[in-house]
Amino acid sequence: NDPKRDDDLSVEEAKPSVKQPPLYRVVLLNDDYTPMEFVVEVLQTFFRMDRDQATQVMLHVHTRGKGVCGVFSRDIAETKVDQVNDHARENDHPLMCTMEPA
Ligand code: TYC
Repeated sequence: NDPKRDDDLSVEEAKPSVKQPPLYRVVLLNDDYTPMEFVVEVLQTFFRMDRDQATQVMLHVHTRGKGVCGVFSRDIAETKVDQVNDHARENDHPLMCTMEPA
């Protein structure tokens, strides 16, 4: 490295070495077939929501098309998405869960 270059980030403009991990929104998608009660139970079971909160999120997804279940590190978000999608398939519902950068 040439220490006189002003685009050299390794010296005077070095980034802090401790960074926050990227976060991801876990998003639930609406469909025409999954029972409302099943969605409420999913939100309570996998996202630790109480019944009132789960009902609000379910109705938001139902009316707006999609909604955020929570924000997590990549590993946790991937696990939540897989848990929800596996649980929906096991019960023959088309419910879909995805993740996106927060
Ligand atoms: N739209 C569904 C129904 O009318 C309910 C529903 C809500 C489905 C949220 C999926 O993520 C969802 N039974």
